[in-house]
Amino acid sequence: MKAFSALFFFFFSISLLLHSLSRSEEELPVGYGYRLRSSSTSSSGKYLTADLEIIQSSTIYGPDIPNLKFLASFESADRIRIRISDADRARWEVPETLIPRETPPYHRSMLEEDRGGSLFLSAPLSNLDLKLDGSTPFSFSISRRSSGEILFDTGGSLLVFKDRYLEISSWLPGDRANLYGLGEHTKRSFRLTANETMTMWNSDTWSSVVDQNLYGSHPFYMDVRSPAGDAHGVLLLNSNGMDVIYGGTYITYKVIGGILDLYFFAGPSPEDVMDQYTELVGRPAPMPYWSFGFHQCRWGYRNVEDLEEVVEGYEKAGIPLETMWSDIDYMDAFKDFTLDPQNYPIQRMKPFVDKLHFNGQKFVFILDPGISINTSYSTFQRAMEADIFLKRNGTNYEGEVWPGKVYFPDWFHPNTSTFWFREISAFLDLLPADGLWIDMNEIANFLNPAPVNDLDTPPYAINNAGVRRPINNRTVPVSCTHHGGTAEYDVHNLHGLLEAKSTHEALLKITGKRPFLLTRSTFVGSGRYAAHWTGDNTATWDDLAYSILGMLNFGLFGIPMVGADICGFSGDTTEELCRRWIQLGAFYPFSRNHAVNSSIRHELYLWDSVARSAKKALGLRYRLLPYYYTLMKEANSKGTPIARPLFFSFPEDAKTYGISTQFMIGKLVMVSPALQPAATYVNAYFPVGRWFNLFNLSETVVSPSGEYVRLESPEEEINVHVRGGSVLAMQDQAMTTRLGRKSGFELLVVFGSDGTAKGELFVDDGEAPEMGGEVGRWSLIKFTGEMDGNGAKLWSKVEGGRYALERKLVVKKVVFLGLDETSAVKTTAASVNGKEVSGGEGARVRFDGRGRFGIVEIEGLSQLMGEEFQLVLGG
Ligand code: MIG
Repeated sequence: MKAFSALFFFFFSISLLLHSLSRSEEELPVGYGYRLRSSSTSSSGKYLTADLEIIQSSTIYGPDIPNLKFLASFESADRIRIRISDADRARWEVPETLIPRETPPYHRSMLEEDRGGSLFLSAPLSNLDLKLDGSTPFSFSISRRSSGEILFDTGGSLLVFKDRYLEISSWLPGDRANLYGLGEHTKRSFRLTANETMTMWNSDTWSSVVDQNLYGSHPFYMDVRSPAGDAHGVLLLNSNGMDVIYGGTYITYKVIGGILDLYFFAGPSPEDVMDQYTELVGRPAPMPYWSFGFHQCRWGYRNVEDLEEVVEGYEKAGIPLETMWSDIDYMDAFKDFTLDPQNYPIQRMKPFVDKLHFNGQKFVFILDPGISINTSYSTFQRAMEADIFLKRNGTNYEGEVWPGKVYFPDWFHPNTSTFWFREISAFLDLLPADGLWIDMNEIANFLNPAPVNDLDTPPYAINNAGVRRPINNRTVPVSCTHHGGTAEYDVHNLHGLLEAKSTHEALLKITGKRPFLLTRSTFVGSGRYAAHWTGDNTATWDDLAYSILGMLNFGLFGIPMVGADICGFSGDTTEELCRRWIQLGAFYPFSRNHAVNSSIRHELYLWDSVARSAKKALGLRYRLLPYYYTLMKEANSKGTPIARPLFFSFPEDAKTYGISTQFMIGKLVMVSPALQPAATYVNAYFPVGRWFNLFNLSETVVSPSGEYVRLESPEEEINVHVRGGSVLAMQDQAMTTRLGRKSGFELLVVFGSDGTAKGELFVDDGEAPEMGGEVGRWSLIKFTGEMDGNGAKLWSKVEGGRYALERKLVVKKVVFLGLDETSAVKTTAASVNGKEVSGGEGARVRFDGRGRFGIVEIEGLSQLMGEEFQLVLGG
């Protein structure tokens, strides 16, 4: 009882703080708020509905909506949905067709309980509980069953619900909450810092500007509570513009439309949160194997010869190049689906793309949303005929982008996807590209449309561009209407998602293969269709560092295929910056060099030191591609990011929470880049474990309980470590993924101090629409290693071995790392499935005294990957 009242006073003081911090603009009258009139559980026990009514109203930001419907459902063991909307009138909400949200079949039946006047709701096996507070004004809280931890609590804060202004807040334990997400923004630190406003309003701007709304909107955060490291997630599924204010001890959402549709994900591990989040919003699309190769792009390539020279430059320098890109330069007067007849004529482009394909390389080009208004342009004619353009005041809205005057396709129109599909299909018939890049889809507009009605001037000004700029700033006006009458006001943030969905579906239908699509603008769920790059950064050291945070954030948003423009998009890069950037960028899931037309060229072969760095870093990347690809499979099935913050693997280590300068690839590999000019070392954090330098296998860091280590960081090198306890399946480095995939596999078995190692490998043809699916199309091989005083072993378990057998995938080499001095491994004896590995087949076993621990290499094997095997080292 005592504890309860202490807690009560704690909440009370938090609430006061909340009032004063979250409402700085104008004061609401005393007693403002809603009260709970009644509540009931549906007969099925699936839903709880409650009626809320306004007690004391105010006219700030417009009249209050007098009656609200509160709906709670326990959607799964780990997810609660809270939906608050107008009880009397339907309002805009994110369409079910975009993000399906039917209750899963395993929904829970609720149990109700009266706890001191409050209604306490739980469900069998649910990890989350819900409490509707008995006091006035109305509030609710969500807690985690296992720990009793309160995750979200609106008590003492304001619930405001007007036509164009919604507000809801929760208190947070300031000293224990660690929040991540809520983008898209460029941030100085990955963990959100207190007193920040995160604005969600998709906009065409520079990602080098910190703390401003960028191209995408993701009102989702993950909160990792110290000290235990339990994580949960919160999504406000709403497509309207909003400011999210993180105050350290509270979070406040100020939203200019739609409804309050909140989802709580119980975790408790960060990986669980991602699984639960992407179960709702959609699993990340599988990416084709080739897209993990290195990409070269630039705005301003003059002509086909220019493209050819670049491809040749890579070839000559011996730097792997998988994909050559074309920016808007290839188009005739910037018109989609046309080729500049002078500089990019089809007679030259087609052979160029054919040659790329012959060499195992790929080609990707850009598309912009605006369709040039030009009556002799056939794409325009067809769009006019289909009448699919976005309207304002009943006529097509005229914007301005690269081609000059344009109309924009309305993705809500039922015929737009067909139009788009046909245009892409016809163009790919001409020029068989391998993937598409959709840019400017926020939607970018070079005009600043003047207001025509009051939709254009909402009562609450979100902090657009960091200075509360009008929401129509450099985009299509929100007073435009979509098919069916939906206002752009409500769906602005969905444009990139809709375009990506249509484009992805078109590519799939045309090619029958797994699409590769890169999009700039994103929303919740975009990961189902596309990869993302962090937009227009600049060639500065700051932006080099911010690229890590951008990448990690998109992992949390369910878009694991992400990277930044390597060497910097705008401004002139330097040799040193470019060198450090490729060292880091070689490990982005999506690795692409790109630049603005006005900057100096920075292809990787232009400076010798950059070229040497690139060969080294990309060399390791290519060796790790089977691992990246296996992580893609994991992302596709469970939402786990490919590039992850350190806390994903070490949630119990609070020292990882604030790290913004290092990241993990999966859970086995850690990247610690140099991010400062003239750096000769990096101060890198090593979570508990043994870590081995992946470039030389011999430099070791032993971290008994987590510590910072000063690592040498020579000019042309980056620090990449594999953790003890890992088995990595690698292939040879090669100039293309096609070649690399032909090599046998090398297994790197890295023992931790407990003498075990684990890892897995997923293989398929790299381009089937699904990863997995039908038996025979894929194999999954799980490796386990064990070491004791007598020696070491490695064995495999195979699922769906047929694919690997048919492709004759073999293990040609096994390397054991981290062998104890005490274990009897200084041996040349090894056997596979009981058969001695002898010199006869060219196999040899070699002990290498390099480094602190023993290394044994067994070469010349030809063990089929599709067959289970056991390799024994020593006695
Ligand atoms: O107004 O297509 O972010 O990557 O090179 C600029 C030209 C339009 C913006 C993209 C950038 C691309 C550029 N685009």
